[in-house]
Amino acid sequence: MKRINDSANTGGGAIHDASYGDSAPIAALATPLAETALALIRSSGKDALTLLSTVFSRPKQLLTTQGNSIIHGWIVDSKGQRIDETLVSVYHAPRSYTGEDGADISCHGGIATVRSILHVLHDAGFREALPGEFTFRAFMNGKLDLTRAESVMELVSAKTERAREHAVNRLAGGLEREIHDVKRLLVQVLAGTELLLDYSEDEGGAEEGAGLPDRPLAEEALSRMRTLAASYRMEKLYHDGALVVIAGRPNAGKSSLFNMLIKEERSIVTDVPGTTRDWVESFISIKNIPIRLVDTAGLHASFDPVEQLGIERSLSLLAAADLIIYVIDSVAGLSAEDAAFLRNHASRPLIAVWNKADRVPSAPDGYIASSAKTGAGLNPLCAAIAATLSLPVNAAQVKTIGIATERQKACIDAALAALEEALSLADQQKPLDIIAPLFRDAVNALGELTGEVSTADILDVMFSRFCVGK
Ligand SMILES: Nc1nc2c(ncn2[C@@H]2O[C@H](COP(=O)(O)OP(=O)(O)OP(=O)(O)O)[C@@H](O)[C@H]2O)c(=O)[nH]1
Ligand SMILES: [Mg+2]
Repeated sequence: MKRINDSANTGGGAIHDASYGDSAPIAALATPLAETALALIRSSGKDALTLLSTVFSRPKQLLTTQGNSIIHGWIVDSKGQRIDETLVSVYHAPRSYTGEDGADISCHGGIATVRSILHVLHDAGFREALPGEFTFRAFMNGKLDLTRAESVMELVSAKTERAREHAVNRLAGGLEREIHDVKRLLVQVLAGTELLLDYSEDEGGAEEGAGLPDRPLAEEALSRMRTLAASYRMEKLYHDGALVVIAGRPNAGKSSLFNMLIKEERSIVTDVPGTTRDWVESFISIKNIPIRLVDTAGLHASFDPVEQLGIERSLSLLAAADLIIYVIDSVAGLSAEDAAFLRNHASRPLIAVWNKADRVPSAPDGYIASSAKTGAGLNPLCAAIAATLSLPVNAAQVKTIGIATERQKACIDAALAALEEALSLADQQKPLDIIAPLFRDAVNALGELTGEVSTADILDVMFSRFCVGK
């Protein structure tokens, strides 16, 4: 995205001085810098509307119009030259995305036009927004909790319908509510525990083995947190797509199988072993499961340095794969290398494919016979892929409240670990004064998840992963 600090800065500080957490007037292009019909430039912050009015052909209207209204006018430079004809959506704090005063400028999408408007805004006193800064401000101004702020980024990067659906659910506050509910249960248990501690202190010290008050509430919180923790793998797979890697010896028919699965002649197929050098990927959906399918270089001992590099890449993709499709050339038969590969990967999710079945039809047990030539075996292969990934195929089976980011997973894991330890100590009849702090840790970890408890460092790291204009 275009930076607007490439001329002398006259506004709210150069980009390298900028930091999250101030309310300086910011502006950024929210759409791609390309030849498009329209583009959207966002602005927000202290005096944003006053500054904008200095470069707008109808300043009085801009400043007196109601919030949430659109006005028509020209962006003009300091000499009064017209830059572009625009529609400006005006927002008044707190009724805006960021919670601040601001305006969205809908202009023409020409690259030069957008650049000129950004320059004019810069000269008027806006600085370029940092990545995610609009959403950061929305969070700071209490418009979104952290789970909803993160869902904005998920929504931007969602590649599948289900990933979008789940992100929207989080944006609507689904995860935030679940975390609040679970936290409420824990706070109740904690309150009961503290009360008992106070009481027993009055009575002369915490009683050993007094038993955890409201234990069923803690158990319910535990079970709901475990469900959330378990949802991560699936959420990640739905967001990123399951990584399915096609591997095998050179010439086994990997690229032919890849093309058959993606229904497109993408990967080069020849009868020369070693055709595929670098890996080739495609996003597809098999039985509603989003899949990042990768075709790789054939595995064998090679002295060709280019091929060696390709094979190294195949190996690192294999290490990360959620599922391996191992292709065997039935005409050549099961080689010693094939057998060794299958042995070495016995503990991994793997489907062995007996390819070129049009020539050698009888596949050994445990192999899926396929022919990239005739298309035979495609349905059993797709069924096996769906079954091995063991993701629910039916939308109704998919829980829509889940956790979506590593940060959220780490918070849930921390909360779970504290709660599990607390319950185990309670089982051992340990005194409540060593159990209570663990409940507090769990509550704090959940508070961190939604952003009620947060450190500036975490926020900086999190929001800097957004794109500019978000
Ligand atoms: N008869 C028959 N030939 C096939 C089949 N699949 C692939 N082939 C042929 O086998 C040869 C190798 O196919 P590729 O798909 O390039 O094999 P690969 O495993 O990608 O090979 P490398 O990229 O060199 O590792 C080509 O001549 C294909 O036409 C099949 O199912 N039946
Ligand atoms: Mg190939």
